[in-house]
Amino acid sequence: MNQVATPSEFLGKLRTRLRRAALHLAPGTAVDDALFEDLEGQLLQADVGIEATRQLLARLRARAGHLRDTGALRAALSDEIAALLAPVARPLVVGTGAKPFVILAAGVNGVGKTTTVAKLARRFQAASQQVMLAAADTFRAAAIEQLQAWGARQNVPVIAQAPGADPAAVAHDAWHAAHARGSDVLIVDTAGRLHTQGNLMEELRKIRRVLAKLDAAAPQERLLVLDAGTGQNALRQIEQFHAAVEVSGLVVAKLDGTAKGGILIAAAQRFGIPIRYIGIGEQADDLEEFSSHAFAEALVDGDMAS
Ligand SMILES: Nc1nc2c(ncn2[C@@H]2O[C@H](COP(=O)(O)OP(=O)(O)OP(=O)(O)O)[C@@H](O)[C@H]2O)c(=O)[nH]1
Ligand SMILES: [Mg+2]
Repeated sequence: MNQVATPSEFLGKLRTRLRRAALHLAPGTAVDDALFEDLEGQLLQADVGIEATRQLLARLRARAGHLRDTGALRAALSDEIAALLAPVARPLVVGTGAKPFVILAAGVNGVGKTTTVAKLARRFQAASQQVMLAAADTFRAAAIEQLQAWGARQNVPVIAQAPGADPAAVAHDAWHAAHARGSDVLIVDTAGRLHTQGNLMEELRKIRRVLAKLDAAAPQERLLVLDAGTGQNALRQIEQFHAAVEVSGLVVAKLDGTAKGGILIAAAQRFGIPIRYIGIGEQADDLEEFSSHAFAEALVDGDMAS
């Protein structure tokens, strides 16, 4: 069902899902300073960020003598983006250590955490792994119900308590339940908004502390979910969550809803944190393992619209 896509399948899906490519190079134009200037504007517009844009342009200019036309430049740009992203294209591997392997899903309000948790559950299930979910966003009753609904649809057990319960206590109970059942993976959904940002970070730290008392390695993955449309503010989110829980992997959700996928490049260049998956839709299947090459191709060359 939800098998890992081959690179070309992945590229095909990405190209149809990304609204349009972020970077366009009209065919037949001379490769000159004006073109580089235009490209610089496009990179910044696509949220690639100042530092990564500078780095990419420097590498392209160094190759400019060999770039006869925009077709060659386009290929070179895609290459350079892929090279910049390659170090962060490290898939999430569920270790063979103590069970359960715990994934703590974090991120600000509305970025797509709960949906990503459900998509991950589906993915692990398809790989014949036993999954359990923990509804540790107890801030809103609707958040608990949303996760329970996904669980019911996919036949995945969800450990929950009443709204207002201590999220760390939910995580604690869920770990024991997953351990007792021999579950392979426990995914903990968390709140995106509390009364203050400080409360949110403190709560995440507490969940992590409580899990670490049960298994010193847990939560093995601290996954930060970002909304691809957030722009440069995503970099601040990475900084803040990293300070709180040492983010070990990123998911960039909602790439289908934006033409600005460049934030992945900015994040890769700045932090070097592995990008595990990208979200490209609202359905349980709309999660793909991140591929640097396919992503670079889709970003530069995927213009189906114009
Ligand atoms: N188009 C698109 N929509 C997405 C994607 N991921 C999530 N969404 C939508 O984004 C909205 C918010 O998703 P949630 O998963 O509830 O986000 P959340 O981070 O859990 O939100 P809070 O719990 O309120 O902080 C929902 O309408 C989702 O369907 C994606 O990859 N693509
Ligand atoms: Mg949620």
